[in-house]
Amino acid sequence: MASMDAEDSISRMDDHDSAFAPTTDDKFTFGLWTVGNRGRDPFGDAVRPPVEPTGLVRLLAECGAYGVNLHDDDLVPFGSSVSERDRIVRDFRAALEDHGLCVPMATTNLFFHPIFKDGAFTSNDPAVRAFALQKTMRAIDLGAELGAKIYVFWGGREGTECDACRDPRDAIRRFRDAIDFLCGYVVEQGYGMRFALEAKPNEPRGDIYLPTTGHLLHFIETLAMPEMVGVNPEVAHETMAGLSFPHAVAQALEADKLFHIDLNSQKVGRYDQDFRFASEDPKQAFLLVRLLEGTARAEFGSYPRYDGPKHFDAHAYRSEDEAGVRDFARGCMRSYKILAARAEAFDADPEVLDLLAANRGDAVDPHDGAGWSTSRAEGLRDLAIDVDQVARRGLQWERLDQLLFEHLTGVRG
Ligand SMILES: [Mn+2]
Repeated sequence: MASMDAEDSISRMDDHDSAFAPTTDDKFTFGLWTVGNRGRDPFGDAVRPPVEPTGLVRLLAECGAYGVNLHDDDLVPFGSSVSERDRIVRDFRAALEDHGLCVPMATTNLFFHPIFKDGAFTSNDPAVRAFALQKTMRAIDLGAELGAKIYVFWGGREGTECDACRDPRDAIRRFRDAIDFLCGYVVEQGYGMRFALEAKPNEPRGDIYLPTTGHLLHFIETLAMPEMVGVNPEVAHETMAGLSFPHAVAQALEADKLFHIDLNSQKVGRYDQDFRFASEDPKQAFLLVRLLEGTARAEFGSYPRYDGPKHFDAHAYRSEDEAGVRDFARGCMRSYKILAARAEAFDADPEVLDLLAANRGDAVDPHDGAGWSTSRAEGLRDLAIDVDQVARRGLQWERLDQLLFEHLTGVRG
């Protein structure tokens, strides 16, 4: 009897695991630098041995990932000869093929080498700016060779501690010149790539230019080819700025500019933690997944599901060995799928739907989002509104938020 119980509980566990197992349709990706992170920090040395990129491809495939992303230097060490580069790329491509992984996104490391100590595209030194463009063109070629259709720009060193060193307008103008130039390069090469810009307010610089997704969304509209450029918001970066990540993502989605997304977890007011997805902020993560999966009912129907890659830009705690790195990678994907199921249940809950419907009010909307007209303005001027009655009504958002908590914790639904 006891052994049958044990078997039962094992098979239940298998069912439970398979319900949240990653699939190709999820488009879960990891950077080489994420599962390859060796746990170095400003105060301590590496705690994990280096793993070759081909080994990281195998690890990711075994964990169920769909794709792997890379900086140029993650794959081809800085200063490699042409023949070394070709051998590394050949081996990497063979590993991708063996394990059925793709490379949806590539990016350039414009922050590690000392030449970038005061910026890359925004440096005051034309030689640094030229080197940054040269390195990026080569890295774009590498990304194209591996099939990447999204190219990310995170200007990690594009900032300052000594703000008197340049007018910030010059930094913005130089950054624009670089992106415009590289858009031209990609078009001329016929790579069919799109660019995704990633904001961060600080770290490693005292202040980084274009510090939030909102800043970038405006900046993009000033580019020569704005249709080619979108954003790559990151949970930790927007949270470091003290802002709502779901709101930043919603603004990008609404503008058709969410080309890519970096998922991780972060406590407000801390250093850049890059923790396992949803580990610190399950409620914000729930609201984010709900937004990306399109489970929420919109005013007139629903919004589409975000269909791009979902990239976990995070790494395992410094306490972990290789087994812990696998726990980290599996945990990111599993938590996303659990939250997607919880969001689905929340948005199908009749009480949630009733609460949302009940609070739209019952007045006819004389404006109706239809823009300006003289007759609409006259209708609005003459509309009788019982201000006291409308103001008195309780909205029941306490109840709605409690239902969210109960779905999130699995108590309900
Ligand atoms: Mn990132």
